[in-house]
Amino acid sequence: MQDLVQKIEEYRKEIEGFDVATPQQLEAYRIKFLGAKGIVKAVFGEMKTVPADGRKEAGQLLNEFKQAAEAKYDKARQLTANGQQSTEEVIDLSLPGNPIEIGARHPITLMRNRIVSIFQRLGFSVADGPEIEDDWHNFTALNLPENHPARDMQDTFYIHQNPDWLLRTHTSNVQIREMQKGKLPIRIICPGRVYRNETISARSHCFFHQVEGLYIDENVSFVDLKQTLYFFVKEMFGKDVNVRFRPSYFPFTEPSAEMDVSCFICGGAGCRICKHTGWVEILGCGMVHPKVLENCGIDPEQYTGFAFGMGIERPAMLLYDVTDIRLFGENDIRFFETV
Ligand code: 2NL
Repeated sequence: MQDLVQKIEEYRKEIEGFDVATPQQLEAYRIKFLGAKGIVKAVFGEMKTVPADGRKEAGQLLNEFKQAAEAKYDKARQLTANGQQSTEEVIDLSLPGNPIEIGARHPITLMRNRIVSIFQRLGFSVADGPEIEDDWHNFTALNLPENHPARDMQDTFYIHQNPDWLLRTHTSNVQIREMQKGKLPIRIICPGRVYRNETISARSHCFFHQVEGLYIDENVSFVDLKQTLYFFVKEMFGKDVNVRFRPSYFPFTEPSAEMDVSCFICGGAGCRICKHTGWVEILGCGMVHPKVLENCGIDPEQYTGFAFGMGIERPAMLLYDVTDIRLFGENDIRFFETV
């Protein structure tokens, strides 16, 4: 009996000192003390060696020992289970997912695509070219004289390291490069970003977007220009729109004109958009100047052509009711949600 009391006392100390912080240690503890061949079972087996008059006392002692061994196990199991919960991420698969934000095209892209696709249906194809250009392709080839104000440092961004390079002020450089290739006829539409040294305000920016077009073949006349642009505005603004041409001047076209459409907001009655004139100016155009053809190696006696150019920002501002041109380039998601 005294042996048993001493044994249990030693086991109690062992139990107390047993580390059960990890699931592996806890399992080792369970096998050692509470398992089928464990110590608790073994000491209960020793009951039969205890004389009859000590059995009651021994039974009580063994039961207390068993309860203490189980209590330590239960407590440790709860702790390690809780510990696992706090370090492992809990994923509730029944929760609804994060909504996917559906993106949309930029208003400038929408406007450009509309313009370009109308001309594509007339057989024009899209041409592309560099935004950093040399003076010749941007100015000289286009018949702009040496002293023209557009060439001024005040109006154009020049590249510091080489003042022969600049940021193109129109997409005409693409048409010049296309004409230089010498493959005729040419029927191209040139959308792209252009740069001018403007003070940035709600109405003007130092970069903006443009679409220019060029058609060169034998026997191209002003009639072709007018009919092409008539078709364009009817597709763009609807069959009811009226058109007027006003004489104008560009160094690269002769004759030159500007084209207005009857106000697509008020239908010509007069409103804020057309400044109560009933007309909105949308593009400049003309017959390609013979000097420009010559500069690009095309014989002006054999070939003629027309060209036109229009900005994208202004019609986009009118159509989408945008009051500040700077919003187009600032990547503020809130702006795109309102368009
Ligand atoms: C405007 C006016 C215009 C052109 C652009 C052009 C290009 C070549 C030859 C001749 Cl390569 N002309 N482009 C012609 C007339 C007007 O743009 O107000 N743009 C925003």
